[in-house]
Amino acid sequence: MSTSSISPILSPDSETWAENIRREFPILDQQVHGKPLVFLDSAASSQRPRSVIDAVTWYEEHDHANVHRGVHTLSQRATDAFEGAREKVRGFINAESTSEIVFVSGTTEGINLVASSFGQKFIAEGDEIIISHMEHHANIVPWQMLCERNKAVLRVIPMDERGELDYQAYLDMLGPRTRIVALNHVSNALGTINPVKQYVAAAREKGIPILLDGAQAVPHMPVDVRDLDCDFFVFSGHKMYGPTGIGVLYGRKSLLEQLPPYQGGGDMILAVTFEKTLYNELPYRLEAGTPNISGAVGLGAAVDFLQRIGIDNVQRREQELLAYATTALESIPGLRMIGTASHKAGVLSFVMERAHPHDIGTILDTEGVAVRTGHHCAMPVMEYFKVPATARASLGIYNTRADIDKLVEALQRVREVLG
Ligand code: C6P
Repeated sequence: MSTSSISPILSPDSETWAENIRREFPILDQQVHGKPLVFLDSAASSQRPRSVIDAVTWYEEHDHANVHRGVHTLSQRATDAFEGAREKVRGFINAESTSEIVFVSGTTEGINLVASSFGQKFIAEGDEIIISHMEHHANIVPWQMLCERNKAVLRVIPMDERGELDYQAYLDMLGPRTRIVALNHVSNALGTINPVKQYVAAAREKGIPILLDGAQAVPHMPVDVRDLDCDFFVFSGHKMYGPTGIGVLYGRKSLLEQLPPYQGGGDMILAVTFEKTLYNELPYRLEAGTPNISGAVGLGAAVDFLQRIGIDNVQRREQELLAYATTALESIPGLRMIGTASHKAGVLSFVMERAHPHDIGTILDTEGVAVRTGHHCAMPVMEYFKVPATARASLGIYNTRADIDKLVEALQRVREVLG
């Protein structure tokens, strides 16, 4: 695919830079209710650039067969494409080895895998698991289920009204019964970027494994799992310009090696008799059955896309746009931001006087502006802020200042309609 649309002489601060990137996303070139689409829902699922669509199409049209199973040419090509994607992901997050990269269907499955396998081996009655008040349900419910099964105790790091976690409370919680910490890197409901390195260091100092939910981090900032020094890191392809149904569980090899298999079936075995099964090596031991091959190929292409743009440029650009959007939204009378942490990613959650978030979302849609409304799978966050739901605009690399201006205009329309 052509790279000429991104000129190296343009700075990521330039609107033209972002507009050029936007042109790589065919879906954005359409009208909704007769208005040009303004897509501000990338935290739910980002759109795919042409290069990702083309990579998946090429794979489907030329290379598809099952992986790791055949000597024939297509199976070998499919295996190369699949394992090539694993290597791309490894490089992207700087894992030491591809055996630490487990393909899963998404963040949700990655966390469930750890809760299930780690839980089976390491969690006993009275043990403690630490999460935080700002977790997505995917990083609450699997641990709750594990606690119920194994009679363990869930402990929750409190947060304040800005949407920042209480680090001292966390330190006080880390105790002799703590078996694992599972923490959001970036909150999908608030945008808070947690200082996870600090949290990891404190857990590791006590020999306690820590999982980071990186679903909202990986698309927006550089992530280096060795620098973070975390034990597990999970994320989804579809939030980082890749396909749905594919995600990654990174695990420190020494820990992954101790996990019992998550599911049994093909590909995760070396030899099977009715008496005993010999399991495969990592990462295959944790990947039972035919995987999402085209999804992995698309994820690899998404990694290529982000690396071509430069993840530092992505971060710089989105931070600049976040500052612009925050100032613009805060100038709207009656609008209250939910989530005002000092370090935030491009998530703007808000409520408005006399307007239910659902009505805000519906009116915005008639103006061509797509935002998410609801509890964002973070009901404890809503409960904390005493709101049933929020409207949430979330940024992607294709968003421009013009998109924010249209959002603000559309919110003026909400005020006119709802008073
Ligand atoms: N958040 C949102 O609109 P899956 O569905 O497995 O790809 O990702 C789950 C998940 C886990 N953790 C965080 C921090 C997330 O943001 C999400 C997905 C979407 O905010 C859909 S609810």
